[in-house]
Amino acid sequence: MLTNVTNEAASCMQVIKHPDKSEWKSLLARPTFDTSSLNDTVSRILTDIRQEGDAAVLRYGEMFDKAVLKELRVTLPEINEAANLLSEDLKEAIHVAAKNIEKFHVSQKFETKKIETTPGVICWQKAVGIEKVGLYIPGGSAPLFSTVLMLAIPAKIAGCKEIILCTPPDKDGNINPAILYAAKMAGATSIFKVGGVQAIGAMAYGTATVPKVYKIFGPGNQYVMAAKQLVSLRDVAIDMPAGPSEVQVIADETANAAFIAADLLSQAEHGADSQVILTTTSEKVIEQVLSEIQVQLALLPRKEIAEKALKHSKAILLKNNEDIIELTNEYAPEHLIIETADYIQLAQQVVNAGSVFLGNYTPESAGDYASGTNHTLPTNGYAKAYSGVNLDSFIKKITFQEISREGIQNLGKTIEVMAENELLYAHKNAVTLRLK
Ligand code: HSO
Ligand code: ZN
Repeated sequence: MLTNVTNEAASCMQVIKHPDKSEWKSLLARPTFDTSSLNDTVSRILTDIRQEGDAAVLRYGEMFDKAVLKELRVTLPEINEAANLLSEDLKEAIHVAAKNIEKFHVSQKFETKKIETTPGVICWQKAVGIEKVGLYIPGGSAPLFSTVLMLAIPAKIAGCKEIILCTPPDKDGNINPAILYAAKMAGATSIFKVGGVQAIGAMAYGTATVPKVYKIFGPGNQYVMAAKQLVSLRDVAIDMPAGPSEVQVIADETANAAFIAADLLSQAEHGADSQVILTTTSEKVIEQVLSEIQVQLALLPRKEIAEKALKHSKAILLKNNEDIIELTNEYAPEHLIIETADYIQLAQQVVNAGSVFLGNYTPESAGDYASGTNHTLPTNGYAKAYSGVNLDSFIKKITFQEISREGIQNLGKTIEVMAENELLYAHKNAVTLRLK
């Protein structure tokens, strides 16, 4: 049992005051679901896609997306028409966001340095874009065209030659024009009307229409996630394991309660399984934020989704900043917003987080859309070991070495001794012959 748990308002987050450290783990547990039954369904669909290719893709598309398609590939006229269906405002916004995302990811380019480790022994790394990548963009209640920019722009900068995009069509067989517009602008090379597990299977195995790729990126529901995990066991690389979205806010009394409430709600509206956490040393902050949440929540079109997310979300009152930082690094939030007077000092102590937002004027929404950082980030505590998507996610680094006749003289003895002691005499010979 947790100490001091209260439900301030029926539809709002739990308030936990001064929890004992022994309770932190259970307090910070992510919402879980049983995926065992789901894995069977997902493997069955994947097997069908592997064996039957396009026929199975079309069949499952009819079943799940209710779309009867003649052609899986989006045609050039369809892509070009998208521009006519969007407002000038939206097109301009997509351009501004794309420019910033491009600027930030270009700055991540790797510079090759030749290093002479021993005289005559030269080693270097070269960054090469993964030739074929597959991007998955979910359809459903929110068309995430921003995710198209976050994935296709770095893929293009990395030099990926084929950038395949799969996204589910609506029941009339159409794709949201903003997704098409963003895909064209960011440099996707082909777009397919394929969603869900079918999309992951098609890109992992390849079909007559959808090319096989070497790495699959992008978010999705539990079925998509399970499919990515399954295909990654054998057939293809994936960006990262992923779970529901989450944000943690650290705030003090210098923060603006309305801003904090909006930040928490922006993550809560993503899905009923999202989790939002407020951590503070001030009871007043908790009171004010909870009441602001009530005011803002009532006006949100996605009120019901956000309300469900708030039910497993928490406002946690802690003694001091040391505890807040310790709890933060234990939770390893996907997004961390620090709205305190001393945010720089706190930020320096963060070691586990996907993306950090500093100060009262830095909402998570900025990073979600347009500041330039990537919004594909590690959830579910994976921020302890994973980075968010960045230019490196689309790149492999190949090492090269060149050793001169003098170089092998200088290093040869070392290699010979090591090979001999590993009892690998062919290895030793490869050096000995060259030394003669
Ligand atoms: N917050 C999401 C990304 C996103 N938000 C897309 C709006 N659109 C990732 O956790
Ligand atoms: Zn978001």
